[in-house]
Amino acid sequence: MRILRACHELGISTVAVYSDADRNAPHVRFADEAFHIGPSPARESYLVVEKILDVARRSGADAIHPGYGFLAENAGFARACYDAGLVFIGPSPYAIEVMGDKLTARQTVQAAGVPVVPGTAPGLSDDELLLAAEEIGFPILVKASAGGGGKGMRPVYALADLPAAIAAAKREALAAFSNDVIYLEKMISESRHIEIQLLADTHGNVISLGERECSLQRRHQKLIEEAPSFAVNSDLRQRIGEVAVAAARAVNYVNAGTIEFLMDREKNFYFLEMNTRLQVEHTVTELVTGVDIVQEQMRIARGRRLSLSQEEVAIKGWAIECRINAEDPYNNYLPSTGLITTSQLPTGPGVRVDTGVFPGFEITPYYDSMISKLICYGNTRGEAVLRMRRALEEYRIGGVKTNVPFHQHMMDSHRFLSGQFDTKFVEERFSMSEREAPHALEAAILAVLAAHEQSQRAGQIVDSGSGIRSNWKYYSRWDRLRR
Ligand code: MV4
Repeated sequence: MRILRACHELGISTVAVYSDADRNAPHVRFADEAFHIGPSPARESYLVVEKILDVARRSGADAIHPGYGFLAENAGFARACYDAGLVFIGPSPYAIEVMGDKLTARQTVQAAGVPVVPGTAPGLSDDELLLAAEEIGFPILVKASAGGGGKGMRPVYALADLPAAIAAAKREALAAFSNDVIYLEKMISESRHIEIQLLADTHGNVISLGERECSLQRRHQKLIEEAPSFAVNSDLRQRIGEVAVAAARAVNYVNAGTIEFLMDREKNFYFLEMNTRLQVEHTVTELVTGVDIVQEQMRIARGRRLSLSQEEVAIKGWAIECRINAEDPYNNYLPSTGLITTSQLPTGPGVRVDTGVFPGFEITPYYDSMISKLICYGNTRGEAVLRMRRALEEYRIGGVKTNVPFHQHMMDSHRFLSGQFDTKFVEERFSMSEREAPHALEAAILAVLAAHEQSQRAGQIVDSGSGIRSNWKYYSRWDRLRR
């Protein structure tokens, strides 16, 4: 839906593909043409390269946008498009391949001067790995080179446990990825996941659109993203942006891409991985930069120049995205399937909803559980949070369980409101059953609202009574929060 919208704005006609489960999906109706490509399991439809290429040939398509998942980071697919005379709207097969292998990616960007976590080089024997581990210091993470996104990662806290962990990691990696290359990295704890959105054209221009804060995730599934990050100021933004651009240049990167960093409490940042695709959370960057990232992808793929220079990138305001998933936050986030009966979307100032479902659509177990993205924008983080609380309250989804209560609970969380969280927060310190003490909640809300009020006053002439009047509204909301 996101990509079709960009195409339609640009006057590009569109062809969709769909499986059995997606027969009634909105993207099928929204596209100019739609082709059925097989049964519901993705292995028999969306992941079959030949079926996709066949639709491209039959429809006379010029280019393929791979979306966010499925074949989006598959170098073989990008190459097959190229061989079939089609434009793959994304980076080169070479860039996908280099960044797809996490150890090769690490080596490549390190050679370009990008900071990486202390760790091991490729090609070490098991004995050499043990020696290197002592030098790096524990705790250590054993990572699979063919893994990524948290797959095939295991923590080791003492040298005595390392040989077994290496052996197990290799076995697992071989079974999962047919590749048993592993490497070691020092474990960086209490860290944030900060990523930089990049755009690169075929004329050698590479720009950073600033960072996203993506620490709020569970089992490597992001749940809430925001831009900018509470932990990044303009000086750090510039430095980390330059490093990200250097990482992309190391593989002659073209199109939209993201460099993931870990940032520790001292604000040291380290390259983790590159995502060589458009990401789900690109929306928050769009709202704070005013850049339509998908339209830029189209321009780039047509050989045109980026529509703006690095000097023209300005971060304005704050955006937060809540991923709305069909899952039960009160039952271990169990996926929920069934017919969507109601979908009343929030609207109004500062609210964007990107959704792929509508009433009458059936949520099946075949694909992931994300059904919608709720993105709120404000001049300040406080304003964005207040709009998110309002929008979550407006949102009505019937027929399946959703994680809306999770997001509402997060928007009440003292730690979220004060920006004090890391990648472990959701799994280790956040519980749906234990709400935080009301006094902490009130203090946190007051802090956010005070900041909001201050920003509202900045540059305005206000009469002395206005602060008191607005406080009334806040008190009346507390009553609703405590219920
Ligand atoms: C790490 C790390 C700590 N230290 N590497 C997880 C996903 C993949 N991109 C790499 N990941 C991590 N690598 C070192 N050396 C912690 C994580 C990590 C994580 C990173 C980003 C977002 C969420 C995470 C959750 C758990 C672990």
